[in-house]
Amino acid sequence: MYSGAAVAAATPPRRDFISVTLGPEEAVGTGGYNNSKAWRRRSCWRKWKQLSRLQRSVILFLFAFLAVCGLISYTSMGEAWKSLTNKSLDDEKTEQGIPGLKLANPAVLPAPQKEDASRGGYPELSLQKEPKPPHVRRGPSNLQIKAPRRDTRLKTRHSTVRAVEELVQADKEEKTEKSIISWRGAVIEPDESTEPPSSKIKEPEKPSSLEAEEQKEPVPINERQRAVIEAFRHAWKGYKDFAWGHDELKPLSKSYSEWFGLGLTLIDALDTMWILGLKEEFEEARKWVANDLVFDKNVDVNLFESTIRILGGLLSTYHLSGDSLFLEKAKDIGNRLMPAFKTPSKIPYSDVNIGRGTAHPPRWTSDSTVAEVTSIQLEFRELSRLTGDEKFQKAVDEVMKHVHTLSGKNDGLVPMFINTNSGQFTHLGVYTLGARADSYYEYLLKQWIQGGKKENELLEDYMRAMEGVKKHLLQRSAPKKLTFVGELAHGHFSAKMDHLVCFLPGTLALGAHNGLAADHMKLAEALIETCYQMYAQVETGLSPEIVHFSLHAQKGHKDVEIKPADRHNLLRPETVESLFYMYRFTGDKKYQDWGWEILQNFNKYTRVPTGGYTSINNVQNPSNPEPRDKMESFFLGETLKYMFLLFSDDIDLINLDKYVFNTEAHPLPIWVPA
Ligand code: DMJ
Repeated sequence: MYSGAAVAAATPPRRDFISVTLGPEEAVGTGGYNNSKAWRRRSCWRKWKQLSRLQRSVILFLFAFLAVCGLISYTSMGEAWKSLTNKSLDDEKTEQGIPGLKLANPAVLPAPQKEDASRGGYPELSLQKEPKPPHVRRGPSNLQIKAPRRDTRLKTRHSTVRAVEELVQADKEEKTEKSIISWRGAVIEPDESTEPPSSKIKEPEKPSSLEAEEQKEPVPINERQRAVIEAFRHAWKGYKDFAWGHDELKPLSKSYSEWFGLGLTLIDALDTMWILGLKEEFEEARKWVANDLVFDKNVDVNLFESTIRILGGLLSTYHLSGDSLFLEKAKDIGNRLMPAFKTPSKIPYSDVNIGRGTAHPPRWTSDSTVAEVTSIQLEFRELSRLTGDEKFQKAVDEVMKHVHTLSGKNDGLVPMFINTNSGQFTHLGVYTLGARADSYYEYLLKQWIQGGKKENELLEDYMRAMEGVKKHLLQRSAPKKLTFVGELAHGHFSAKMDHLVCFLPGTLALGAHNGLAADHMKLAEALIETCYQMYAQVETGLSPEIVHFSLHAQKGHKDVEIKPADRHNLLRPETVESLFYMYRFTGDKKYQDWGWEILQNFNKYTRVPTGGYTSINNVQNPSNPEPRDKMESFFLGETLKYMFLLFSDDIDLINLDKYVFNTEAHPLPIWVPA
């Protein structure tokens, strides 16, 4: 066994190899162990001196060689070392809960590149919405408040501190962009897509919010629209002065009439004020709703009328304003109306006591009107969607499903009554598109549109019914060959047409706009001409409640004949409503001109100087139209609203691909907008 120490001790050292000789005390420390620095220095130096020159040269050479290698590797590892140091710093910071700092550190990746990469590479980031341009709220143009325009993404963040500040700021700004303060002070959530109600109770839906899409310059109000605003203000003055908080104004006697005692005119007019941009009036009315509208009252209300005017009015005002007060009130009245559906057949009773929670049919019958039980669906369905409570929709859908299966229809045309016990149609054999049946047809189409055009039974019933109209009820008058919709009673055609039927051209046009048969549009054009003639051929230029058309030309006879019992005008909206749809879909200015004539005639014959407008008894007597002393709530809720919309050239002022009007002209959102 070779040992260098033994060799060194036996013979004088040969200097041609390197060896280190350790003394025994140094090697194992058998004596006292001395580890002082001075002793170690001295000892090393002695050892060095004991080495041969060759040994020293080799050692020095080795040291020099190692030093050179070290220098070279130091320069090449420097960068890696540096970035490694940065990385660990970043990790440390991120762990400390400041996410996003890596994005902002240009030493690793410049921020903009990284953002791009994230958009392309990470689905959760690419899902983020692009920052939106400011939204402009409908309402008075001078009162619209614009959200600030920001593009936080394009900012480069140079220092970490600034990056954090900017991220916090950007977050705040993004939130600001999402919420817009309306002129009423309500917070509007723009671009809330509307979804059909789910079968489970869920979080309440947010308002659809009117006109929350891309920024647009507000379309200025024109002369005719200004005239409508003036008319509205005049009507409102009468209501405010003499009927505030009551159902209807009696403008001549400067008092009011009560129907349900729920401020019907005020509620019906809320969304009209919003659309016309009447801020002060709206604010004042809102205060009344907040402080004085109480549904806990021992009062019988008509289910249909209170649904279309009150529930519909509150829901649409909620959507337009974003003010949850209106949704709360809508929920309240909606719940109070529900007892109407507790019938043996689930076909609702006509009347409900909203304070007691009881319901009943009219005193003389257990029938309900078909139009009434089938024209409450848009509102209750929307209430379900907003509240997440399916009971509202379930109740009204059941009615539609039931009516869909019923016998007693004539090519899709329905009788006017339905029994709440048996669930069967009664008084069979009489078919009309006027009173008691009208809005059944309107709501078939509109529910189909509201629900995103998926509910085929509704469409089926609507299309079949329109075929029934063509087959049984369409005729042409003499001498002008006006196309009109008459009635059928036990196989006998009657050339009678209610003014109410003038909703039909608008509904047909809406259907055609939504992709239904093109001949519906042709029919709509023909029918709106007839409705206009119902005004134009009358001495005051205002339509009576009902006309009879001449079927045979007779000397000195016009197409339109009016019976003494039918010559009243209640300030109804249907013709103006259809003119609005026709103008929207065709752009033909003649529809605006016809509406303008009608407005002027309302001003001429129904305007009461001290405030308000009145129904009249005789449209055939311009010198004495016999004012009736009543302003119906639908004059503000519907007639003037449709006038204002008709005169507008802004298709986004209640866009018909996003909203569907209930039968009282209250726009409700389409659940899956086109
Ligand atoms: C309104 O209450 C509604 O339009 C309803 O559908 C029919 N009657 C009046 C207007 O005429």
